[in-house]
Amino acid sequence: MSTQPLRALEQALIEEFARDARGKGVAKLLAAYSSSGHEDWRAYAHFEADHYTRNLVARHAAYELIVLCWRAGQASPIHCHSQQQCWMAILDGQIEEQQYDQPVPGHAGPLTLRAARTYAQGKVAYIDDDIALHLVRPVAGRDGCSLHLYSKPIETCGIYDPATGAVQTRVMRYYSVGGVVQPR
Ligand code: CSS
Ligand code: FE2
Repeated sequence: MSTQPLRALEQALIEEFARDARGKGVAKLLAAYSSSGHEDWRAYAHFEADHYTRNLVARHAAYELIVLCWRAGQASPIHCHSQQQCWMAILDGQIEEQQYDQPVPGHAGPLTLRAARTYAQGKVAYIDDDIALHLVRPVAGRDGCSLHLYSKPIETCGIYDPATGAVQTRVMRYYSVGGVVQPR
C-alpha cells in the first residue's frame, strides 16, 4: 500500500463502487485496512466527553467514510440506516452491536433484541434496514474506534425508543471534517 493507506483505501472504494454499486468488495477492502495496523486514521480520531463522535474522512457521491470514537460507556441510540448500506470496521478496541427487530407499524411496544455480537480489531460488520436496527457501543470499560462506510451518505436516521418502539428523526452531524473539529 501507499505511504497514506487511508487515501489508498478511499481511492479503492471509489473504484469499487464504480464497479459495483452494491459494494460487493467493500468488506474485504475495509478488513484489509483495519487488520493491518495502519495508524493514519488517528489523525481523524477526536473523542468527546459527552457523546461518541463522527469524524469525516472522505465524502463522495457513492459513500462517506467516517471514524467514530467511543469513550467507555458511550453508545449510539437504536437506529436505522435510512435505506443505505452500512459497514463498520474495528480500528481499535472491541465494539459490541445489538440488533433489534424493526417495530411493526401501528403496534407500539418494546423492541425485541435479536442478536448481540462483539467485533475485535480488524473485523467488519454489515447492516442495512432489511436486516435490523442496531445499537453500537464499545465493550464495557474500554474506549474504541471504528471506521464506518455509508453508501450512500446518510443525512438523517430514525432513532428508536426501546420501550415503545417510537421513532424520531435525528440529523447526522460531523464532529470533525478532514481532522478539524467543527464549530458547534
Ligand atoms: N450509524 C451511527 C453509528 S452506528 S453504525 C452513526 O453514524 O452515528
Ligand atoms: Fe449504525
